[in-house]
Formats: sequence, C-alpha cells, structure tokens
Amino acid sequence: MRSLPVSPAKNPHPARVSTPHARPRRKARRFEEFEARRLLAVINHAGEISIDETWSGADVHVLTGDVTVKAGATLTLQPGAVVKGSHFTHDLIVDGALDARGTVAAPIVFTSIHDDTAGGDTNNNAAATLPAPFSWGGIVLRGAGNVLEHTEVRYGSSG
Ligand SMILES: [Ca+2]
Repeated sequence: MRSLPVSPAKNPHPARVSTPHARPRRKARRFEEFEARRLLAVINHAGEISIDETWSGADVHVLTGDVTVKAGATLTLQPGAVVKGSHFTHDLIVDGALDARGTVAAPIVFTSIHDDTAGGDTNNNAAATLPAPFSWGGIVLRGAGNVLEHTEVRYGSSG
C-alpha cells in the first residue's frame, strides 16, 4: 500500500521527522550510546488489531507485514517504544487511532530494521546492512484522534 505523508492540517501533533544526522551532533551521540546499551526484546507484529493494544516501551516492535489498526481500536505506544519496519511494503495503517506519546527522555522511534542506532542490532548483522529512505513503508493515518508526541519517523517511504 502506498503511504501518504501525514497532513499537518489533520494532525495537530505532527511527528518530528528527522534523520539521525539532523540532530545536533553531541545529542545524537548521547542518544546512540544510550540506545546501544539498551537490551530490548523483539516482538513481531503483522495483521489486524481490532481491540485496543499497547506496545511496550521496553521492546523493539518489528513489522513483519502490514499492521492495520481497525476502526474503533486504539494502538498505544509507550514512551521508549521502537518500531522497525522490515520491508518497503510494510506499513502501519491506522483506521482507528494511534496514541504515541513519547517523552524527551524516551522518544518513540519508527525506523528500519537496518537501523541499529535505535533499539540495538535487531537484525543481528552488526552494520552489514544500513538503513536508507524507503527501507520500510510508513505510517498511514486514516482515522481521527491520533496523538503523536516526541515521535521520530526515520527511513520510511513518507519521511
Ligand atoms: Ca544491524
């Protein structure tokens, strides 16, 4: 599915879209060192979410296919949650609501499976593969009531 950029007019709390290099250098290094120390469990996700679900901030959440939050359901991401897409066709599609309220200390990061700087070396290949734009699909927000705060989206097809 083709991803569309989140429209600022429809999203009062747009995600801050950046690459690691867009950060001030020192801040980026601190963040990467912090991330490298974190030992996170990996949880795979694919398919439909039709009742409310919460993804832990203590885990890396890998999209192994499209994940669709159905109308009426809310997917809540805890601060510190890292969501990694593993293929350019894999989107997080939200017909219900996405509640992603990170904090300054524990932002929520959407990125590629190849990005080891968030949540560690999830694909267990050290730096053999590197993330690039279009490494995964993106976030498709089609419902109302989405909240994204202190959330970064890296290397998707839409940001
Ligand atoms: Ca890796």
